[in-house]
Order: sequence, then structure tokens, then C-alpha cells
Amino acid sequence: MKTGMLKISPGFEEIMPPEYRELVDNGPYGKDYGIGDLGSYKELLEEHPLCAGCGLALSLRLTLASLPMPEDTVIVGSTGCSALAFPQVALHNIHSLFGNQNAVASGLKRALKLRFPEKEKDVVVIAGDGATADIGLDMVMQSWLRREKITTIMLDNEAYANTGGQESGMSMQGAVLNMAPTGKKFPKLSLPEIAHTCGCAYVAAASPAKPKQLAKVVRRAILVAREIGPTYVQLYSPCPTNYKFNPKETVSLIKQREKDGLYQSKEYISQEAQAFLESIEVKK
Ligand SMILES: Cc1ncc(C[n+]2csc(CCOP(=O)(O)OP(=O)(O)O)c2C)c(N)n1
Ligand code: SF4
Ligand SMILES: [Mg+2]
Repeated sequence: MKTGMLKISPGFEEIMPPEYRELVDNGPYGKDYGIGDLGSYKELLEEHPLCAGCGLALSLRLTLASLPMPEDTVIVGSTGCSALAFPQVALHNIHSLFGNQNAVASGLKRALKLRFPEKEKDVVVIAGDGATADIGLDMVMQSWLRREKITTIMLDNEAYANTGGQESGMSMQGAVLNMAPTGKKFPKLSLPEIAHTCGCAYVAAASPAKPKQLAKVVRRAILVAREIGPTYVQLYSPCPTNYKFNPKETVSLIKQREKDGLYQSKEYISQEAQAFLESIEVKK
């Protein structure tokens, strides 16, 4: 796409909204911006309706700022809180039926390869834990087993937040939510390990409490998916509204969980992906 497609037809500059003009002049398309440049350019998502202190909003902002090639990226989302922000993201994005996101992304990736054989197009799924680990798990795992060259990013808030707080497969054992008042009876699902077993070439768990690490794993996952095969990133993104903590404490809560050994960052890299990453990271 690059800025060419965004360019305003001569004579229309005056009537285009200022945000659009700013995006054309000062957006990230075609530039090699990373999270270190945040604050110096027009971001792909600036306003959104998510709650104050929402962990998803933090993860989403950092993820969008870490895309290696936003102008050639299509996001596939699913129903859930994050979907409320997607209409305001200045990127091609598709809202798929809840749980179908990896099936839609697989078809899209294949179609883009046929339509633009000479071009790289990154297809990135960004969906909640309910969509990824519960209702869509079949489609997610099948896309990994088929080795689709897509990246799956889970925004893990450990709940069905958008529907008022049910437990999900990703909630911790004992978690109490509005609609799980006696506490969850089963342990949190180990999706990174499942992704690894299902053949993902690159798997990582990270959080917005460590922005540089988050940026690195998102970038790695997208680049490996382009060249080698499916990749999975799990971003721990707590929800102050459903877990009823102070919205100012989202980042400190993540750090505390890490200290208590209840959350840990991870990375599984296949040999092929490791060799590929070494070659491009050394070059850079
Ligand atoms: C096919 C279908 N089933 C169920 C729903 C209801 N629904 C909407 S959002 C949601 C929960 C989403 O949870 P999650 O994926 O974790 O996203 P979050 O809201 O926590 O970000 C559910 C069950 C729906 N919209 N469509
Ligand atoms: S309910 Fe939770 S996950 Fe949803 S927007 Fe609010 S803080 Fe974020
Ligand atoms: Mg959720």
C-alpha cells in the first residue's frame, strides 16, 4: 500500500479531516519505525473506547507500533473487547465471526499470495483468550497443524471480558469473576506449549510491562511467519474492570505476578526459525 494509496487527490486536501492528513504526512507507512519512535509520529490507533487502564489497550498500542510492515499488513480480529478498537485502527482489518479468526486468516493469507505473488503481505490475527483458547481453539490449532504462514496474537486478559466476566480456559485456577463467583476449578491452559507441539515455528509469551520485549517478539513472530510457518504470541493483558483492580495498577500487577512466579515470559524457537532470525538480526 505505502503512502501512495493514502494520498489525497489534488483539490481535496482542504476537505479531508486533519487526522487523515496527518496520517498521510506523518504516519508509519513505509518507514521503519519501532516502539522507540512512539510519540514522534502519527500512530495507527490513537483513540479507542476501551476502559481506562485496560491491558489490551496497552498491548494493542505496542503491537501496532511493532509491525514490521504496517502498509502490507492485514489484521484479523474476533469479537471481544479488542474488536471495539479495531474500527479505529488505520490498517486493513477484518472482523471475523467469534472463534473463526484463524480460518479466515488462513484463507486470506493464501488468497493474498495468489493475488500478489511477488509481494509479502503479513496476516496477523489479534484476538482474545476466549476466542483463541476456547471457542476458536479448533480453528487455531488446525491452522497451526496445516502450517499456515500467519501470526496469532492472543490478548490474554484471563476472562470473557466483553460479556461481563466469565472464566476462560486462560483464567487462573481459583479466579473469581462476576460469572464465576465460586472461583475457577481448573488450571490455566498452557497454550504456548500447545502451540509449540502443534508445530509453530516461533512461540512467545510477553506483556506490555516490558515494551521492548513485546516489540521484539511481535516482530520476530511476524518475520518468521512470513518465511517459515505459523507463529504464536501470547500477551498477558490484565482487565481492571473484570478483575476489579485499580486501573492505574495494570503494569505493576503484571510485574507483581511475574515476581510471584504466576506469569513468565517465554520463547520457543524452532531450529529453522533460529537460523533465519540470526541471519536477519545479524544483518540488521
Ligand atoms: C459466535 C459467537 N459466540 C458468542 C459470542 C458472545 N461473545 C462476545 S464477546 C465474547 C467474549 C470474548 O472473550 P475474549 O475472546 O476473551 O475477548 P475479551 O472480551 O476478553 O477481550 C463472547 C462469548 C459472540 N459474539 N459470537
Ligand atoms: S472490560 Fe476489561 S478488557 Fe474490556 S475494555 Fe474494559 S478493561 Fe479492557
Ligand atoms: Mg478475554
